[in-house]
Amino acid sequence: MLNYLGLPAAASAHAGDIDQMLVLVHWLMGVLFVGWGLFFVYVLVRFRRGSNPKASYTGAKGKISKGTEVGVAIAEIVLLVGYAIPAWATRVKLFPPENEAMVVRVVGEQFAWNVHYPGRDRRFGRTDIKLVSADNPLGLDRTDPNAKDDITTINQLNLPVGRPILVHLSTKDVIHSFGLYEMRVKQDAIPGMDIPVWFVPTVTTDEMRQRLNKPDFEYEITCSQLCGLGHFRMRGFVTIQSQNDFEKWLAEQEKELKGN
Ligand SMILES: [Cu+2]
Repeated sequence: MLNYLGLPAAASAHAGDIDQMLVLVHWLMGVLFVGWGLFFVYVLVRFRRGSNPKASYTGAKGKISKGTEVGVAIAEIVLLVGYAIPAWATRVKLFPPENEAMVVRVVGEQFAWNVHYPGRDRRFGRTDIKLVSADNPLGLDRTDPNAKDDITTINQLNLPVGRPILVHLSTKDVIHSFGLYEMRVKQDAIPGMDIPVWFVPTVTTDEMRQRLNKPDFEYEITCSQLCGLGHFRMRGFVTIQSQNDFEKWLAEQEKELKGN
């Protein structure tokens, strides 16, 4: 139904609310655009020089202009108070509790997304900037007991469907922006800050492939801030899996970890 706005497919629990707001804002803007356009043409004809050789300095009189002004202001207030502020409040205040959510760290860098899973103990291992190297981009201290079972990936985020996901977002260098368009998630990653973002994915990657009839479809992490020369190639992938498949993937990663 929303295809006329050209929005990407929706795949998170809050996507519907955001889309509804986008549609309403576009309708209001559409009405204003057409209204102003028609008014402009009307004014060109009505106040042409031929029929008004002398300028009038008193300006427009009448109730229509006041009425439309008030009408537009009311529509904008309804959008702001009725939609935008409540939507924003749930995004930034109603975070899922850490013990219910799947918690993961995502750290941007020029030009990749590093992903850090806390592992079975649900605790993130210590990281230290001094330990950062090509094969340890997060600077994870493997001697820390909490870090023993931590899983790290680059440009690949696997998540279970239907569970709240809490991402702790940060960056090692410049400002990046974590954009998951199908999830209607976008959040800047700022150096020195740990910014939480949350969402509930509702459609697995496999399901979305069938729905869109695109067998090679992937959810992407798009860097949505121009962050340097390699910005264009700063993209990762998100694989939304059933809880079972996700467990399997985790087990594989654990096996690999022990092999090292
Ligand atoms: Cu970037």
